[in-house]
Amino acid sequence: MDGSNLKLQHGRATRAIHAGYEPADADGAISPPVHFSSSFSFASAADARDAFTGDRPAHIYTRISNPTLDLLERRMASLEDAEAALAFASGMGAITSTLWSLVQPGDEIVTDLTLYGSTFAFLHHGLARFGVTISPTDLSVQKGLDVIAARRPRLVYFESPANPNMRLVDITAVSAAAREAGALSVVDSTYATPCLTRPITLGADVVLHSATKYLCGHGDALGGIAAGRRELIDTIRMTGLKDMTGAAMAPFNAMMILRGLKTLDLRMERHSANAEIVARWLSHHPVVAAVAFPGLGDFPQRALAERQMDRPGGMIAFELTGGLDAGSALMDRLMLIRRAVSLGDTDSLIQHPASMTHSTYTPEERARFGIGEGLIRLSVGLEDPADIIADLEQAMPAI
Ligand code: 3LM
Repeated sequence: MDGSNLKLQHGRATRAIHAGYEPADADGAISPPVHFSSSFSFASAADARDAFTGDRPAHIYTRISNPTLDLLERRMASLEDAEAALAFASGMGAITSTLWSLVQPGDEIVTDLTLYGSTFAFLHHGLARFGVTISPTDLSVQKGLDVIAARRPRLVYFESPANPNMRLVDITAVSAAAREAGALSVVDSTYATPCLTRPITLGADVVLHSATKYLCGHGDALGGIAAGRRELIDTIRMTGLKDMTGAAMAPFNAMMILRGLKTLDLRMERHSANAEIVARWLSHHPVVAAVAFPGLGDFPQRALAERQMDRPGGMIAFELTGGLDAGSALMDRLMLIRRAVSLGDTDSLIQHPASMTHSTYTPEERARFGIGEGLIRLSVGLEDPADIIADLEQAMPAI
């Protein structure tokens, strides 16, 4: 039973547990073996040569492929309804390896306005130094689609929902506009996971993940994933990953992420339910000025959220009436919710993007790209929602 069989027959929760693995292939072991090997031996010099030319598919070296990574890749390809997937040491490993593979000097990348801080830094302070033009554009409006049509870039890059402010991008519309303009569309779907949104099915060319977040789910391993057409994934493996970044995932991390995936569907259901309760409570609190959460009735892109996301997810962005000072005071008084970056863990995590994850932007850039100085980001964990609310309640500034 491989990933492609399962894709046709089974639901996503089932595939997250079984896709790509048969116990019969490993002495009946229900939990797959982990291949802690950096290199692989060949039966003969001719076999080695054929492996390097690609005439005989074989594992050569774990920076290129490894049976444990292979299983994670087949499982993620199945979950994303993609032909193929590729694992990396981190989300940034996935992003940098993918973009180094797909663009060259003179190319243009049209991006959405809001991006994760290190992605923004890689594009504007990394790729831009090598002659790639980065054009931030509001991809949530028709004018953004017109920009893609007019500029005909090499690639269109965006997140949905975006880190940290929860902006959504219509994946179907933007991918279609990109295709029409001869551009590749690359979507970072870290916040959504394949349980909520399937970008490849909606027309995107490549979907990226920081597997460090919900896919792993327990805050104990870094990882990254790219998924898409086999030809694109092969290119990313043999250029960006093998020869440019070398950001290969460790087999141990693949095991941790495979373990996390088994409960992904269950966790996303609970993350979403908890976040909905917390977001509703926040939205009624007198010192809360604004709450951005796709499950709230007043979410500005509510119709798109309903169309594109099966559930609202576990991330909330909010701002207090007292702005940054009030937000900092709230963070300082919390006792259960951890003051920490990262997201998608069992534990609730809170952070201040302007001074933490998005401090790679200048204040002017944050203002231009929709990242409020007083914005607080909450990754709602799997604790009892009443306890999360009680912690927020006791920490809220007085009215
Ligand atoms: C964070 N984000 O706290 P890694 N894409 C998205 C992400 O949110 C991230 C990455 C890619 C955070 C990490 S900030 C110091 C800590 C949407 C990571 C990069 O390389 O696996 O961290 O993924 O928002």
